[in-house]
Amino acid sequence: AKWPRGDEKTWKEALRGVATDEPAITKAIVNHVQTSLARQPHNLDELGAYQAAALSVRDNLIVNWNETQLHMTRKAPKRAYYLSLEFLMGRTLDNALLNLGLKNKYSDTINKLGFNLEDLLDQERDAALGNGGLGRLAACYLDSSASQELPVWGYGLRYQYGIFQQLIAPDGQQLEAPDPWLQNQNPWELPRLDVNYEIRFYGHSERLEGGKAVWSGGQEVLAVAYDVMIPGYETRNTNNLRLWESKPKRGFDLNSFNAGDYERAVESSNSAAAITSVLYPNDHTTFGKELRLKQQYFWTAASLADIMRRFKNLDKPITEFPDYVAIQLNDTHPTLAIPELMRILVDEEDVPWDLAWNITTNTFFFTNHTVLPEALEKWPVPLMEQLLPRHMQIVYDINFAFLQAVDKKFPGDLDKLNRMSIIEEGFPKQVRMANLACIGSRKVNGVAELHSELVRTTIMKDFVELYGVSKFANVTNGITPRRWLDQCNPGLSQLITESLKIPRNTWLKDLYKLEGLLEYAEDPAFQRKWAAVKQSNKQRLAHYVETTLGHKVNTNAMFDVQVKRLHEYKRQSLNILGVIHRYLTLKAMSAEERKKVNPKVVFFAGKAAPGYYIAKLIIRLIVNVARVINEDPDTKEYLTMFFLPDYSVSLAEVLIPASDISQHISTAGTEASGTSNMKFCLNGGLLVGTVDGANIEIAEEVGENNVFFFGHLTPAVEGLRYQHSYHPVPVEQKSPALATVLKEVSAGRFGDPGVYEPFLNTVRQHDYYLLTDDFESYIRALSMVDEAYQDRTEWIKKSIRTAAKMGKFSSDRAIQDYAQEYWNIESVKLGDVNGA
Ligand code: B1H
Repeated sequence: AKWPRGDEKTWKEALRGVATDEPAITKAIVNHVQTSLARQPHNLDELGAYQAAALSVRDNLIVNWNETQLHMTRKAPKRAYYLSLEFLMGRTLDNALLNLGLKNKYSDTINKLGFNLEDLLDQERDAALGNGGLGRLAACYLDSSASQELPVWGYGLRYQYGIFQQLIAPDGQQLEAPDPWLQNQNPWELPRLDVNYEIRFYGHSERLEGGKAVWSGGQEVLAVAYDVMIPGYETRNTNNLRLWESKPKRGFDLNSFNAGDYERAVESSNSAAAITSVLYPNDHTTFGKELRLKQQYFWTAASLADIMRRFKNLDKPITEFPDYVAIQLNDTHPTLAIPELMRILVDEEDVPWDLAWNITTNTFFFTNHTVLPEALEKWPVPLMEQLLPRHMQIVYDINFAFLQAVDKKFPGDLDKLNRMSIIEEGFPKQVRMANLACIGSRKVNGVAELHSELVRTTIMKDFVELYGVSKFANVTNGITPRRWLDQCNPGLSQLITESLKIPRNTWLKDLYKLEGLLEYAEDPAFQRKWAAVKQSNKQRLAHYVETTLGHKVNTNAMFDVQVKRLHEYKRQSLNILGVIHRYLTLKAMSAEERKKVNPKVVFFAGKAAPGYYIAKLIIRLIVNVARVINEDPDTKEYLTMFFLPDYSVSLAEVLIPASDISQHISTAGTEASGTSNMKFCLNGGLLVGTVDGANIEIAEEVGENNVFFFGHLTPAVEGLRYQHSYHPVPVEQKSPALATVLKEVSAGRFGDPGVYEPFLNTVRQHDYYLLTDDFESYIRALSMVDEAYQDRTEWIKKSIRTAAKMGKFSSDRAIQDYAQEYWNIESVKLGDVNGA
């Protein structure tokens, strides 16, 4: 091709490549200190040094990102779009340095400039635009997509405030503070003020001929793009995560302003900015809040407008839309994309309804992440009618045709029609988003084998009968081994590379290669090195606890970790009641007997939704039990416990490599997958858990003798709940040990008599999550853990064998599955120079 502009030689000499040698890196950093930050060596603090280093890395990413985008535009492959309201990215600098292969060079350079790279990395704030597993999964999938050179784009919202910061008050209660993560500027995004769309709300919709309509009036808000660069591991391919920010279309409503009504003018601009101001922190519950529905529409409409614009640039017939576009719906949150695509096709592109429906149902794919009833999204029809009048009409039209098809296949089955309808009858009527997402998608998938089976047999049972089972599939979740091993556990990564005798990048790109470690499981020298890595990770965590909580930690003890969102179904309650039981047992022992007990340190961390009363009460109990047992001179050598405040991706990166055992103990059938279970095992931690979610597949891989399973199985749960309601058996009878524990809490042994009654009553009364049924087998499982830990060599072998068999759980495998089986997309590798 001809050089597009000016003198080719002048351009080519000036175009900067990526700074990869030390002098160029040093120059780039110092240049940012001087110009971007306007600082000098004498007034450069760690934050400034971090910023300068980050800006220099950003420059490299931008060069790669820019070339990737150009290359993709030229090649025009089919692309997949991952729509997620949450992207829990964590920190970027360390990850970017590892992906670019520049970590060592940066470390040396930064030393020469008088700083320490690890300290600078700690200056970065987490990008915490997510609640938990669902948001972190999206982040892992972006990493795997870029690393495998797949044309996948993320679309989300640029919240001003991420997940709240958790504080623990002196009395043990959780307090929430805002998370102003953008305060110090964010080097990892590119504002694209030129990329913006007008998004309409409210107004009215007037039907025309042939199913079309005109939607007008109401309020218009501007969606502005911010692009986050997503580097791949050891590739120049750098993908894009586009986050939308809301802005008033005009800064002021000039009419009101001129009339002297300044307040009203500012108000309308405030309400526009409010849309992307804050992430909703209610993991697993829906509240029907108007602002949340606004977020969902704002984001899906902006994303679809962007996708449609890109498609139209290709100049292809609209019927080929699904040949160029696949859209993955991360849970039901982006379901409005379905009626929105219908609206664009029918109202704006003049596509006949049936053809538009064909295009739509060949474009979307829907992932379900939970079967918990309280998490299934429903929106009141009156709210939808007011905010999105045209979409409500479209939903009704989709539903009409759909119910006709159901009636044809199952004539006269009114119950079935009622269950399957997108509209739930009631006061008010509600739109069932899961039904709409299923009806409008090519495929529906769950996130682990058991979960996908539950989707087929419970929430989607009727739909399986209608469409056939092949529409309902499974993609077991995965995690990126770059962040969750190489980055968070450099010691183990190095040991693995040395032992496998293959380059690090080989096994990090093909995690099944870890199986090569099995060969060394019996090798005493290797076992010692393996144990030494774990030990130093425990020291790193102990150091963190000492500096944040001011408490010494016995690193010779077993480290037992449960970290995840606080939720009754996850049963942190079982864990804390088990700790109390252990404490009471220790107290009842003689000093001599105690000496035979293996010391243990229990770590908890996790946030509760701000309005989730019982979950917050459980945190309070954990904190107050910790206070009592950590100070008890009889037992504190053998049992201590910590609640680490403000759980985050960065804290997970310290906690996970340090665990000997971790707990994944949800009531059977409630945890769709879990992904931290994979992270712990990949780092050589063993797992105690219920037969639930991905625990089952982990056990299949590593062998049941290497995990500690307990508790009732999924098919028993319904019957047990029925029993609790209709033939309750007192706790004393089911588990005397648990009855004693409840009595001690109730009596105020851990302070605050009376305070915990609402929680204790959930156990004594309906016990929906089956604590009373599982307590005894849980305690037995923990004794087996103790016993296994006595034989340290055996334990280390289990640890090695566990990590060695984690290949399946790489998110590279999961993304390949989506790419091949669903999206039908292929890798497009960026050439070596200038996009050639
Ligand atoms: C998961 C959610 C979730 N499932 C609603 N569902 C939310 C639902 O803000 N909301 O409205 C937020 C989150 N999150 C988790 O997804 C599952 O509980 C895990 O088991 C699973 O590993 C993870 C990723 O698939």
